[in-house]
Amino acid sequence: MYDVEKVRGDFPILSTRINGRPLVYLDNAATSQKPRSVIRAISDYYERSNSNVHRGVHTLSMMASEAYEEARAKVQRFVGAPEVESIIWTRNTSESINLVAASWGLSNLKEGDEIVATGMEHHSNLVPWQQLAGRTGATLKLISVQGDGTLDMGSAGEAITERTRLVAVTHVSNVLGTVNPVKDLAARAHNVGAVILVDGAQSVPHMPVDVVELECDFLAFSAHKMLGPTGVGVLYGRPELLEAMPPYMFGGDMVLRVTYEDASWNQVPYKFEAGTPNIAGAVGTGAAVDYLTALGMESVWAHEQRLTAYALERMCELELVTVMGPQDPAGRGGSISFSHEWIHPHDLGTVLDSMGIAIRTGHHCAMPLVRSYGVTALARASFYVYNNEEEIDLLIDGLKEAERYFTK
Ligand code: C6P
Repeated sequence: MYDVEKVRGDFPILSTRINGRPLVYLDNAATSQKPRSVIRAISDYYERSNSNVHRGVHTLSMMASEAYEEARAKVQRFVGAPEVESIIWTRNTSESINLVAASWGLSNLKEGDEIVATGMEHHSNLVPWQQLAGRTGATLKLISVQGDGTLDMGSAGEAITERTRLVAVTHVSNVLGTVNPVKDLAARAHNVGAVILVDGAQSVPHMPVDVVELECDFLAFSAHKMLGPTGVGVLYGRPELLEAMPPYMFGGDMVLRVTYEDASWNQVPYKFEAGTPNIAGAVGTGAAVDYLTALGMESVWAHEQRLTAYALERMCELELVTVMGPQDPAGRGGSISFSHEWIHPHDLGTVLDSMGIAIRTGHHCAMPLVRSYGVTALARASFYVYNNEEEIDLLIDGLKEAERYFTK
């Protein structure tokens, strides 16, 4: 039995008041809150083990290196990666994707090659491919999004051809909540000799994700959306691919031997981790993984599915509200974007904020998708491990209050 009240007790920020009301945090797709264990792991690290990694023979440096590498191994197990070397620390999902575009992309693509993404990508999984296409002469094609918020797999069949070198797809849409058929797309990519990059920013924090099961070649995600600190991201890469890829940044720790004229590279994953990394952040990420593992990702997903179903049901009471994306809660993620017939999303967000309720408003960094609905902004509520049904009731009350307010 999932004990949401117990989970809530682990998050100090949830006892904060905003504008005189208890905080109702429904902006989890942007970033999650942090449990006490993560906050403590970071402060403990600074109080007891702080040093630089992979550099010293002194005890503290060895303790820091051990903590940093232990966190990497936790992430490895969390996503089912067979080798720890395939886990690279970055700053966020955006950097993980940029690393692949700059390193794998520039050394593998040429004129005539094709990259396939989808019409529902976050800017972080769209702009790097636009730029890569511009630099290499490759073409970027998009799988279209259907009216119900799912991918048009017929258009995927047309887009993925013998010319495709890379398929880049979000696992779960941050706008629509759609869960995409990544395994199917991976099979289609592999059938034509292409690789697949999965943007896991909105899936890894919420559902069990296993890189072997999904058969993905690259998986990118951010710690801050999964209870961990900001400034830490992960790139999983299939070892053979990482081995063949050139470094993305140059400097300390990523080299093996350096002369005044030249340098050779350290082994994977260090080849991709130039300079002093976010050690405390990695340690905090390890603690976040421990927390989620103790909850169980199946239970986390089931909890969010219950909340999403309840929210979608209650939103039906609001006749002037249109929910984007799949209407069936089964298999849908907990990001619910919506518009109101005559209240601007920013006005909705402001009224809700006055009641202590945090939602996101705007284009959610998916401008082309949001514009395809004929609007420039949407409101979005997104759920996580600590949200409960009472908070959804408060959201619905808040939206009704906004309607009353703007009819005055
Ligand atoms: N989406 C949102 O409010 P970073 O910022 O690099 O940690 O994550 C980028 C990113 C990539 N892909 C998807 C699917 C995402 O949702 C995000 C981040 C946040 O929707 C902030 S824009």
